[in-house]
Amino acid sequence: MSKRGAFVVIEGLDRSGKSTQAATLIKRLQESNVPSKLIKFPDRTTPIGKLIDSYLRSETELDDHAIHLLFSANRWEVASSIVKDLENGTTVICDRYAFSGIAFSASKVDPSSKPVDTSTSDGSSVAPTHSTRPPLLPYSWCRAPDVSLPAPDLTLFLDILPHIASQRAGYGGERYENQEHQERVRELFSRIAEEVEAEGVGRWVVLDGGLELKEVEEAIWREVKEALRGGDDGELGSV
Ligand code: DGP
Ligand code: NA
Ligand code: NA
Repeated sequence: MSKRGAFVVIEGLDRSGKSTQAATLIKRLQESNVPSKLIKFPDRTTPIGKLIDSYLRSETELDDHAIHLLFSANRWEVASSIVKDLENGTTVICDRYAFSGIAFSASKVDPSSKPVDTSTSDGSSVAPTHSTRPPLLPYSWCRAPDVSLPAPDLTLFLDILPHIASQRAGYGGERYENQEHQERVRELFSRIAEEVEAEGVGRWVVLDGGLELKEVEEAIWREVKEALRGGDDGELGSV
């Protein structure tokens, strides 16, 4: 049996450089004659993806539970083709995955909720912010629908500070693209990283997304080359 392909996920906050780096990576793999394919979630082209797209552009409103399940369904509708590609020896590069699903949904708060204590020592009160409100959806509930999806061999987390990301071009056009929400998303990603390491759901590597494009590109290339040399002999795990 020939070696299966490697499953590599790129994750990060909005405007962390994922899509740019994923495109560069696939080009380098193809130049190196590594059979490979680039996919991205949400895949906005499917019927479910069109609902997600409309939601992200704030053209439609959907219950927070319902949209979370749609994001997960959007991954499930592609899951079997990911497994098939990997088994056929194709390396799959994936721009966002289930980890975004957990981080972006579990970071939501109910804007009308009573904030956790915001009073100051002199008895005055500070305006409630995203970070002082309780979560809208429990973490375990957010995680559940993605359990059993194929697990990446390697997840590259492009770490960027939310205030740096917010200065990048194209920021702020879609739902979730505000600094307070992204701060919470970043905290959740570090919780996910710990769990991935503890549970052995592939390797999780944090890369500095604030570096120059070329430096990030080289860091990614080093990690992917290593993943291609090793892990893909092993059995595919699950989230
Ligand atoms: P992108 O197309 O990569 O810009 O991602 C669209 C946005 O959707 C981005 O803010 C991250 C968010 N997102 C991605 N996957 C999920 C998910 O499963 N659940 C939720 N709530 N948000 C997600
Ligand atoms: Na985005
Ligand atoms: Na992107």
